[in-house]
Amino acid sequence: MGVAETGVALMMVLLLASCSTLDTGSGARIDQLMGRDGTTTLNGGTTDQRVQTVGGRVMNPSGADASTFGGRVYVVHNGNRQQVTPTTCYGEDCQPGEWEFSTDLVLNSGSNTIQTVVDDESGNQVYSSSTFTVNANIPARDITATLTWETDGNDVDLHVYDPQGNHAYYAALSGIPGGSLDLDDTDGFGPETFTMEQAAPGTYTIKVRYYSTHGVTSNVPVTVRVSLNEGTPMVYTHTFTPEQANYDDAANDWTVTTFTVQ
Ligand SMILES: [Ca+2]
Repeated sequence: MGVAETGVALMMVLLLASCSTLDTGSGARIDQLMGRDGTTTLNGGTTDQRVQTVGGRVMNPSGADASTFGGRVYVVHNGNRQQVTPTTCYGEDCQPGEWEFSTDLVLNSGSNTIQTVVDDESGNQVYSSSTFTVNANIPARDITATLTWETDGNDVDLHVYDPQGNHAYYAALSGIPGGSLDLDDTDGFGPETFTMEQAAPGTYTIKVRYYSTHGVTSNVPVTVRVSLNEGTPMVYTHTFTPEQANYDDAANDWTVTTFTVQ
C-alpha cells in the first residue's frame, strides 16, 4: 500500500465487507476484488481489470482481547505467498478478535486462485480461507516481475530497464513504453509488480534498490519472481542490510536478472 487510491479502495472494501460475515470455522475469508476502475468482482466472477485490491478478514490467533496481531497473514495468489499487514476491524459487524486486510495484486490472464492464510507466531498455519477464484479477461503478458520483501514499514523499489535503456521505477511507473509498474509500496512487504503485454525483442534488466529503512533495523529478505509468457516464475532471493538503504544511490543495487526476449 502507500498510495492514496489504496486508502480509498480500502474504505470501499470496508463498506462492502459489512454485507457479509466471517466464517469463524475457517478463521479467514476473502470478500472481493476491486479493480482500479472501481468495479468489484466476487468469488467465481470475471473481470477485465489486471490490477486488483483484494480485501478480507482474519481472526487474531492471540484471541479477542489482544491489541496486537499475534501472527502473520498471507495472500496466496496462484500458489505464490505474499505477506500482508492486518489492521484492526472497526466496522459495526466486526466480531471480537476479527482483523481485516487489504493488498494489491496483479492477475494473470485467465483463471486465478486467491486464498488467505494465517500463521501463528511460531509459523504454524492456524486459519485458511476457502479459495476465491476469478477469471481475468485480459491479454497474456510477455513479462511479469513481482517484488516482495519480508519486513514491515520499509521501502524497497523495483527497477526495470528495457533494451533501449528506458527505465520503469517508482518515479516513472510508465517509464517503459508498453509496460507498467503498478505502484510504489513504501511501507512494507510489497508487492510491486511490473507487467508488459507485448515486449519488444532485446535484453531486459531487473534490479532492486533498498530505498529507506524507515527505522527498520533488521536485515531485509527480498524475493523477485519473473515470469515470461505467464509461465512458471523464476524466483530470485537476496538480503539487504540496513546499511545498504541509500535512497537514490545505485551503489548497493541488486541486479536480479537479465533476460532476452526473442
Ligand atoms: Ca517502494
